[in-house]
Amino acid sequence: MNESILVTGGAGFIGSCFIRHILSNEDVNIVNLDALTYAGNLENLKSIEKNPNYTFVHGSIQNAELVKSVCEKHNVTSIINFAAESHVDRSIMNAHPFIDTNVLGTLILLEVVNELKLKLMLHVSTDEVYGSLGETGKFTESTPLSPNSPYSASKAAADQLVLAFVHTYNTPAVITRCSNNYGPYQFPEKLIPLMILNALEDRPLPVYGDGMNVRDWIHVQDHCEAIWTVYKTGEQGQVYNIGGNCELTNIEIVKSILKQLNKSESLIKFIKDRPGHDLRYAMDIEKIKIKLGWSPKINFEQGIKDTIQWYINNPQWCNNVRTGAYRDYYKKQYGEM
Ligand code: NAD
Ligand code: TDX
Repeated sequence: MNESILVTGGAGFIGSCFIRHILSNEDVNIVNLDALTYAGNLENLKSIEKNPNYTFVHGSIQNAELVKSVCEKHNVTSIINFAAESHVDRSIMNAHPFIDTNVLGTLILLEVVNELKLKLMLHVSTDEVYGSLGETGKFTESTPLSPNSPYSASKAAADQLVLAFVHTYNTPAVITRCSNNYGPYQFPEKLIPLMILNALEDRPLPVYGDGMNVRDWIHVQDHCEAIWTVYKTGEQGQVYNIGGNCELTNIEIVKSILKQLNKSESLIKFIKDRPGHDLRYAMDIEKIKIKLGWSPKINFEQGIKDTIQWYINNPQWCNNVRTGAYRDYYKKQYGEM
């Protein structure tokens, strides 16, 4: 029988890329457990929804009975946990859902791994757990955790729980921490898709503060390949940094989007800074390169070009995700611009 993996949060941006990629390249069964919050979108999985190796289950990782019964019913051998509340600005408005899903949900998954004696749990985490860098240096896996937003605090708490379970119960788990992702199907609350869609509609591009904050950008496809590499060959109890070796300021990103779309820089609107805004993230990825032989393949210039084209080619997807609850959020975050 094929290996059976429970992917949580598989209807989101990165989880759906992972499922599409794995089902096209590997002979494994995937069970996708997703609560379908505002960020979960089954349209992201249309291309594989009829694949016989794929099953969707609607539900939350906080529901222990459900997680257990899904694992038993589908002979799940391992879990890859993408499920999370993932947007920093939303965590600043209300931290509760972040603790509920990111911390308590991860705890439930760890308990199920122990109870059912599963073979592995890969927990998908983020560079933001390390806090903020000054102008120099990079985060390594041994950089102390120092999260600054409610979102990153919830991710750091989850990471600590995973490592505590490894230490205390010998739970077979591994953690990946990745830098900022971009690519198709990203919800337009995040910097790159928000700027692309606003620029396409000649709406203002809201840049926080002076736009000089730096992020290390990686294409979502590269991230998913790295996760699969760690899943197959990573060592239990270890943490692996993943990054794109591509540091850019926010204003550089915004200007490059405007340039490619042939739009005026007068659309840029500098607005009040994000409270507690981290200045710079940068990942040292030597460990995964040397120990597991992975490195990113997609260069930013090509990746952003393809991503912009994807948003242009998929107006229906864009319209569908921008209705309802997202409109209310946008108004609360940016007011009338
Ligand atoms: P996303 O917000 O696009 O998707 C999250 C998914 O989780 C959605 O489908 C949502 O419905 C689901 N979900 C939320 N709460 C759930 C619950 N209680 N039970 C089951 N499903 C639930 O997020 P993303 O950008 O795809 O991020 C995926 C993971 O990768 C997250 O853990 C995030 O912290 C991490 N990460 C993201 C980035 C990035 O740049 N986006 C970078 C590094 C790490
Ligand atoms: O409207 C905006 N204007 C702006 O200037 C938005 C939404 C963002 N920004 C800035 C803030 C950040 O410096 O752009 C940068 C990127 O912002 P986000 O896309 O919100 O990402 P970030 O806060 O860096 O967090 C992301 O990377 C790590 C993801 O949302 C997390 O899920 C991931 O863990």
